[in-house]
Amino acid sequence: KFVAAGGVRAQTVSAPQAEIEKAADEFGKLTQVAAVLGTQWGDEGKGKLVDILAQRYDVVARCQGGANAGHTIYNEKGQKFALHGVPSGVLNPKATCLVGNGVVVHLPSFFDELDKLQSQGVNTEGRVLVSDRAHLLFDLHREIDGLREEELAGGKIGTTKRGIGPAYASKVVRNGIRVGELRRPETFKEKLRVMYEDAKARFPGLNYTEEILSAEAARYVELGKRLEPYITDTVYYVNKAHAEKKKILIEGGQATLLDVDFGTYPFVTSSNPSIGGVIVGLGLAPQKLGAVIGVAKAYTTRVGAGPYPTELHDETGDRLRANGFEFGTTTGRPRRCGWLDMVALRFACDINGFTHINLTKLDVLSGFSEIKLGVGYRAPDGEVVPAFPADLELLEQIKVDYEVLPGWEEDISGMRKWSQLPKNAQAYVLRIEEIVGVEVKWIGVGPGRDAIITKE
Ligand code: 2SA
Ligand code: GDP
Ligand code: MG
Repeated sequence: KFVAAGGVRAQTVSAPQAEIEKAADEFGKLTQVAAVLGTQWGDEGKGKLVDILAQRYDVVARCQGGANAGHTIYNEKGQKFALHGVPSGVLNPKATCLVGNGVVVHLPSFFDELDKLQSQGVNTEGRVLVSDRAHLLFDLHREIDGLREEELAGGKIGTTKRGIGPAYASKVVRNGIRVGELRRPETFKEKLRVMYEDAKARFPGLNYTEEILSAEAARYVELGKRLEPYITDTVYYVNKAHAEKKKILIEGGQATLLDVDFGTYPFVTSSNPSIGGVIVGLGLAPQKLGAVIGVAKAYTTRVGAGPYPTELHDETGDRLRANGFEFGTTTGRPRRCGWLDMVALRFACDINGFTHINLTKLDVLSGFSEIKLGVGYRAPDGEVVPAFPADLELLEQIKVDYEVLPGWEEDISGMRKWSQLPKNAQAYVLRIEEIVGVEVKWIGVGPGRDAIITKE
């Protein structure tokens, strides 16, 4: 037994294995390939679901993003793990974890994370494979990330400063360096120099000197040797695994509203955390996907800047933050909080074609006398805005139409069955299902592995 860091209503987490297995079984039986994606602005609890489902999957793969992701998981002993670049499936000793071609990899952080996992008792040996096509992310990119944010002054994106945007920029501008190129140290060093010269020309204030360049190049060549047993043609690997009927689980980082194409651009990350990123970032054809699971928090949060129609700037927002312990897993930043936005959720359902939803953190809503659901958008002149708009200025000024539902008093964090949930909690879940037309398969009622209800 242990007490989880759960804010005001910290709770005791024990782990009846049966509950965890029940949740895992639902999909383990159902489909050979499943993807778990965020539906909002990230931190919906994707890591927890992936960790549970990973018990029934042979391969768990990341396909986009990098160490900007932060997935917090509590195992059955209540031990806390914060994963960033390593797939959340790593806690299941039987799963092989892939870092797909669409990911950007900062090697020092990657190894730090693996070392930390080893020190926490997780055997990662031979279980993590990295795509030879994945792009490398350097300290140089991190430095640029900081400078770009400084340049934006009042218009900062609020990035995680992990170098993600600049690394994807290198990839797209075609002076990036891929993992496989570590095998040719001389060419690798030359390419890193080209990248540096390019950055120096663009950012005269760059705090990255010749000495730092040499040190980073040498460090990467050494880490490249350590990485050698991990480097894999993951496209071949994942397709072979599929042909051999192995089960494959794909873990999304960030979420649809942070997608560089569909999100609140430019207040987005630089990858595609929606369904397209799964295909491009792994090399597995779309018809092989049997299930696409959308993870949605029972309310919304956002970390970083950008429009957020249902954001609460009052004590209700503060209460959600405290109850839900809403602080960034990677940066510790307080998350902005607000009511569930059904216009945004419908948008995410349209884009991703979710077959199921995992509604998380329903326990955080206990004790609110009423709960609001944002069900419609209006422009300042009152005209209905039928879908999540691309126009950021409009989104900033959106008036949200709310539906008010009655809350419940009961602490639901110990409940494990749909039938145990208070009627008003059930009604809230059913209303969400009704609006989006997608089944809510799982309901999260706490941070622990067992704190999940499989809806009957
Ligand atoms: P970046 O660093 O270039 O990807 O930042 C661009 C935007 O994307 C947001 N972003 C995230 N939002 C929520 N969670 C993320 N992961 C961490 C977590 C974040 C943390 O799990 O808590 O610890 O702060 C994540 N990663 C990127 C970011 O806030 C920018 O709005
Ligand atoms: P991810 O990025 O989507 O994997 O989510 P994070 O791990 O960044 O943030 C989700 C946070 O909520 C973590 O601290 C989880 O331990 C916690 N969490 C996940 N599901 C639940 C739930 O159902 N209830 C509560 N109270 N916490 C949860
Ligand atoms: Mg997170």
